[in-house]
Amino acid sequence: MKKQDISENQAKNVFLGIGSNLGNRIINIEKAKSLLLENRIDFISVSNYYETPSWPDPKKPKFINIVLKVTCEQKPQEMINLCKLIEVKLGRRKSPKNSPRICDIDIIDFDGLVLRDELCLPHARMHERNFVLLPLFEIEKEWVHPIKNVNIKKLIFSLPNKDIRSIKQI
Ligand code: PH2
Ligand code: MG
Ligand code: MG
Repeated sequence: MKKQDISENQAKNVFLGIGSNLGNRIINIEKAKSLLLENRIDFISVSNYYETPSWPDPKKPKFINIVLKVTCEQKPQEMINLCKLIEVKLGRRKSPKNSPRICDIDIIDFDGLVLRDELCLPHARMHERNFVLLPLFEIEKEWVHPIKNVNIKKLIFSLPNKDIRSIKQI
């Protein structure tokens, strides 16, 4: 685990996940990327697009997801506020849990920081989501889960086979 001091004005390595399953999914993701760039978020790597069935209900529209490695000077709370603001700017409205959304931006890992508050870091379910693990592996082959201390390859090998088969890079 990393030292828990997140000082301001010091660039941090952060992994973000963006997903969309409503409207033009690729354009939605590209708009979210532009708004991040406009807000002093600098990209280090961006994964390809990955298409997966909607979790937990595969009858809902399929998602496209990406993962980005970025640096930012924001604190975690400022970063999540920015993500929420961008989601709203792109037209996301309050709706029941897991209903289709134009854009969802999640912090997957904030510089190895562990938080168990309302903002949970690393993302609480990221280790069991094909749509996070596969794009993350593409851009950060040696990533290690800050709590489980398990590397990304091992997490991918722990996924059910159906989750490996159902993800498609596009
Ligand atoms: N996000 C969710 C719920 N389900 N399924 C897929 N395939 N991709 C997502 O990004 C996703 C989901 C809640 O944020
Ligand atoms: Mg999400
Ligand atoms: Mg979210």
